Amino acid sequence: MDFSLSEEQLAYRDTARQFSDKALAPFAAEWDAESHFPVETLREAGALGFMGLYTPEEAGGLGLPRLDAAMVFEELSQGCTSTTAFITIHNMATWMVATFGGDEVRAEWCPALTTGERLASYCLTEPGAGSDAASLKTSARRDGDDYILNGTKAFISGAGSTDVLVLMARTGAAGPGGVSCFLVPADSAGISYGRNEDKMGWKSQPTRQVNLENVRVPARYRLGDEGEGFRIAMRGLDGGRINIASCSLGAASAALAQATEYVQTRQQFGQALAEFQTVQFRLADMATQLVAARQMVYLAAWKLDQGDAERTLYCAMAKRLATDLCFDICNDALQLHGGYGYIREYPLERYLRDARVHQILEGTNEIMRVIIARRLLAG
Ligand code: FAD
Ligand code: 2MC
Repeated sequence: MDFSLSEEQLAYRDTARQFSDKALAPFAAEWDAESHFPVETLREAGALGFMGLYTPEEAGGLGLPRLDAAMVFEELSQGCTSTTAFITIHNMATWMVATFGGDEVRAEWCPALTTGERLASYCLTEPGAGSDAASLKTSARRDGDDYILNGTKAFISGAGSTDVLVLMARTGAAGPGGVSCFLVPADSAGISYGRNEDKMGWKSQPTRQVNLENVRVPARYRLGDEGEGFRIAMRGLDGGRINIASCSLGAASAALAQATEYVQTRQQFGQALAEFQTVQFRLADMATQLVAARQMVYLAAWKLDQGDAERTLYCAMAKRLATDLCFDICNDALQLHGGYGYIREYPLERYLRDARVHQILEGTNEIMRVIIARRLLAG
């Protein structure tokens, strides 16, 4: 077993760090305050390959292993967690188009998706179908060479500003077996968007409801076979969960670095905070938890790269553990800043707000436990 990074991994990580320092970190507070979705910056990220990191090369992506992609996402997330989280969703959706789309669909959409010229959203959740995703009601009825889609998707990241919706809809009976997956051009007639949700965090990307009323989609835009859509959605999310966990690693890394610096300069009771052993122990625990979370994410990413039979289990465990531990690290870093941690002049409260939702989306951490427990009890 070799834990050292290859030359190539180090090079991608350095490029990501430079981009994060130069193009994300200086603007993250402003994008957060103004709820600005930095589309131009996403295109710059695309020029470096970051919008198609693990999309196969033949479809225009870099074809990197998930492990390498996780490292890149962690670096980017240190600069702006919210923007990076959108980048990860775009990567997931683009990979789905490249992996499950027919040749024609891939040729039509993947070149512009992998460069970030066009952006993608992932549409599974509905107002009445969140954790129980297989109960979704949006329908897709075959009509000649088209499907006609009707229904509502809720909480869709990027919606209203993206070009492609990778969308799960029902073509058959109730339950997971009746679901199919579609690429829906986001400007199709019959699609309307709700207001940009006023969120606690993730403010540099919009979140909207998507309403579909008799939306006509060519049958060739179906990804995979009829009835295969739920499994496709879940395969996308195996990787998505590692990606989101990597965004938590980035937020926690940045928060820990800030706290480590702060406690050495802030003086109380005639000494630097860092001289109190309780502060030292807190930093020690934060650093240990961060490494544990990162190793779990790398292991899950590696299992996914290997096509390991237990990859879904490990992705769920990594998402649960890393997003919980990293939220706690962000919270501890805020606490170490005292009152200054609570005000917007410092980035701590933003890291905390952005990382909080990672415990909820791409499957809540309770659903991660459902996945883990089911596997354990299945023997
Ligand atoms: P519910 O499913 O109603 O859950 C409510 C509570 O009950 C949770 O604590 C949950 O863990 C718990 N619970 C539910 N079932 C069980 C159970 N069996 N055992 C124990 N506890 C349970 N979705 C998309 O498809 N695309 C997106 O781009 C997207 N982006 C999002 C962005 C944001 C900012 C947010 C907040 C959400 C986004 N989502 C997106 C939706 C997200 O995936 C859902 O919010 C999430 O899956 C939970 O669904 P729900 O909100 O309906 O909660
Ligand atoms: N990979 C491949 N196939 C999978 C799979 C995976 N990871 N997970 C499930 N399947 C298959 C499974 O094998 C079964 O196939 P078959 O019928 O051939 O046996 C089928 O899918 C149905 O699976 P389940 O029987 O486990 O389905 P169930 O209805 O019990 O639900 C659960 C499973 C709860 C795990 C799923 O509904 C879930 O993940 N819920 C959370 C929803 C979620 O994560 N939403 C995120 C939205 S995206 C987001 O938030 C963003 C920010 C982008």
